[in-house]
Amino acid sequence: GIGKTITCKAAVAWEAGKPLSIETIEVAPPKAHEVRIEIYHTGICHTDAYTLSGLDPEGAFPIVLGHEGAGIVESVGEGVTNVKPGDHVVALYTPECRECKFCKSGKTNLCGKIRATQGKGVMPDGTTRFKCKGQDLLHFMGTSTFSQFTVVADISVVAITPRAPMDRTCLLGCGITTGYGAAIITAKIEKDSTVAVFGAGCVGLSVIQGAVKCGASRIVVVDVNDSKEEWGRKFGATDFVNPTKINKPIQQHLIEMTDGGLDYTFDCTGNVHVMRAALEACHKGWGQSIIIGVAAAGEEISTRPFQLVTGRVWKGSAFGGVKGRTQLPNLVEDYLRGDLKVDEFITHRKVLDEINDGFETMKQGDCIRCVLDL
Ligand code: NAD
Ligand code: AHE
Ligand code: ZN
Repeated sequence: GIGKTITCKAAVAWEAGKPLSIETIEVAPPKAHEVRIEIYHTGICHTDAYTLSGLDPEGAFPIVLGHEGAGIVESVGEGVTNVKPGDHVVALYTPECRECKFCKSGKTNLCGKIRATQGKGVMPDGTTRFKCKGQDLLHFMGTSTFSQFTVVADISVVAITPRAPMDRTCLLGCGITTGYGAAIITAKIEKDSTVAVFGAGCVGLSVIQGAVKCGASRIVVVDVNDSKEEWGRKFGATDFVNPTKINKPIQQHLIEMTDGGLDYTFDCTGNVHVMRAALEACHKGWGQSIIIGVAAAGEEISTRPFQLVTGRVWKGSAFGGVKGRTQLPNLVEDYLRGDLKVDEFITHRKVLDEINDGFETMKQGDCIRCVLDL
């Protein structure tokens, strides 16, 4: 049937560097191969703040940000077969079409089907479903979860069991899945490996959780914030180093600590100097360093090529290498069985009206994740 436009509340980013405004917006019905979702909960991720800051080369305004959300399908457009109204879902900023060259390669979770329009902030047909004060609002990362209702492509959504609480599973939409997957899928950490995790936020702690699952023998947390030692140990880290409190470069310190360097290192900071240290802390001949952090526009990484010539490997990971439609339901089951920590990451909760406080909270050292109730 023909759906109606819904009027609801959303946090609108009118321009870069300004606080979000809570507005009444209009959300058009889903077109063919689109899904309209009532968002119940969303996390706030540093990538939302990064785009809001104006530093993201793909950032455009006005926009509805948010990409770590869970909700219930309200209606579907023509041709949608993977979800139906009433399904509990998580929005996927890394879609999975199962048809494109990327999806069929078996080598990556990146899907090419709608990446170009997603990066421009529009739906696959080139238009937007959001309006406010007569103006079109852009979509963000194909998800826009800072709205009570959003519209996404059908390949950007996965149904999960309704037994799982959405105020927790929303975090599987980004931070937790990203770090956990980077350890298990991208790095494929082997049993008894040594691991260093640079940055113990939601992403880094999730890498630790993945490394523990893989049977790593030693997991070193590197963080400039001393309070992250306790956080790291809670998730299974064995060592902690504050790089500002040692009198030599962190890579040298780690190499000495581990008889020549680590088997796997992870950048979970987005700082390009940390990325270099993480690569150079790898063991000669085989150590792999995985970049997860998002660096600002214009930043570049560097190291001596000799580091790679002598066997260290530099890799990156988006959404932890996880294929969302295929693999996210399993992560939810792992959580429900008690095999995947999720609740532990939630340090703060707020309602949509408090979203700007949520952004401020996120930037403080004691916040792992702030979950918004919409
Ligand atoms: P966070 O801010 O909660 O955690 C970062 C941690 O790094 C903090 O504990 C901070 O104290 C520490 N840190 C900062 N500078 C450091 C330094 N010089 N040395 C050591 N530690 C340092 O962030 P988060 O939510 O965990 O996200 C981490 C990064 O991952 C961000 O850049 C985010 O945008 C990115 N991210 C990437 C993906 C992806 O798919 N690739 C997904 C989610 C997030
Ligand atoms: N738009 C930025 C890049 C941002 C970026 O790297 N995004 C990550 C996810 S961060 C989630 O918190 C990602 O998955 N990238 C892969 C992709 O296809 O966007 C820029 O620099 O242009
Ligand atoms: Zn994110």
